[in-house]
Amino acid sequence: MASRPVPAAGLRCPLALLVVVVAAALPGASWAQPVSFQADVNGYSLHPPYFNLAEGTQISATATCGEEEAGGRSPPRPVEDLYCKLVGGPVSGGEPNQTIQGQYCDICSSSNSNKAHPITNAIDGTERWWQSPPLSRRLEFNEVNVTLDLGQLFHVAYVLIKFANSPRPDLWVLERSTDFGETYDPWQYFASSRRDCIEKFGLKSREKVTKDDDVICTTEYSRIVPLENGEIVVSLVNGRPGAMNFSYSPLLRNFTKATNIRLRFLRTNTLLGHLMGKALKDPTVTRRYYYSIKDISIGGRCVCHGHADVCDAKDPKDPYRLQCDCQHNTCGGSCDHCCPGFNQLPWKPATTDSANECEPCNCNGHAYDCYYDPDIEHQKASKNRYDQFE
Ligand SMILES: [Ca+2]
Repeated sequence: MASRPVPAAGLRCPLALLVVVVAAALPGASWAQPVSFQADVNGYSLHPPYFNLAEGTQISATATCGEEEAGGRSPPRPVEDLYCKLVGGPVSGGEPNQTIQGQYCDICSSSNSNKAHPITNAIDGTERWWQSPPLSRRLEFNEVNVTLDLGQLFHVAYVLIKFANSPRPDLWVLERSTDFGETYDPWQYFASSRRDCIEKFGLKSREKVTKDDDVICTTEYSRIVPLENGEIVVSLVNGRPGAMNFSYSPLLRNFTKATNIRLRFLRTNTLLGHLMGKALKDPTVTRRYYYSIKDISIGGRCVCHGHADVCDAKDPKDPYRLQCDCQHNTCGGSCDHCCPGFNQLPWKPATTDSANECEPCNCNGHAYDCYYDPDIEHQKASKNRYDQFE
């Protein structure tokens, strides 16, 4: 257990920091004192509260009803998309011209705020919804992505999606990125049958969770009913082996991390099972097929490695970024390293049994800062704060 003492004249002990050492020697200075922690359900590991990460996040969709990509950097231009509900006749009080062949129909257009369905509606906290272009515009709109950019790394516990005036998707993948959208990995697969799970997503997709990082394929959320206002709850912690012992499962801690979340829709639900060739050419059929989302909630919390129970500190350089209020002598936006002067031992995440706090250096009063050196520890050549060599 060790660190190499740094001579007072060394560059790593700037004079300004020596003042801090003097202050610490005064009664009442607590930063170098051993700190005791209250054990709770998490033991010594601290966790900031969960909150809805979707609120105020950046959200985008690759296609939206009532607007068409103009290409290049131009903003999307308004178009009129006629769509109809999958089943059901005219609603009472509805305008007569909204009924076509007994179906309730309407128009999307981004140029009319009452007919616009932008993706921001999916996180606005109101009954307004996002809608994708109907397949009658082009069949390629079976494949639409919705992406949430969380802006920083979080632990995500669940994703809750409330759909609007269409059934839940037939086939889709929930994906996550931990590198700010450079690459995405599947988090969970959704299909209406085991056969589709295997054919579309391969044998890798499991049915049941056995390991903390198993990517499963679920069939319970792709049924066509309910035809409207269906919900999907994806639990990324509960039901996994490490759920009760989050601090001890590096696998689960990593599995829940995300900077971006992507909903990759692959096939809409249809009344025909799979669309037959003839029906694909019939717009009175395909204008009833599209995706719609009323609300997305994402339960998550900051990544603080067990060293903070509050995450509301603001980074002056980036006011949108949340920072952990670090304890245990750790520093950094996610408490991911030991504070200057506390490098006697290597940094570790806290666990249920130990806070694994960073320990102050003992430079015999000659220095404030130190750095950890495993060779010195091996030789037991460094004094700890109790003046014992370790
Ligand atoms: Ca909404």
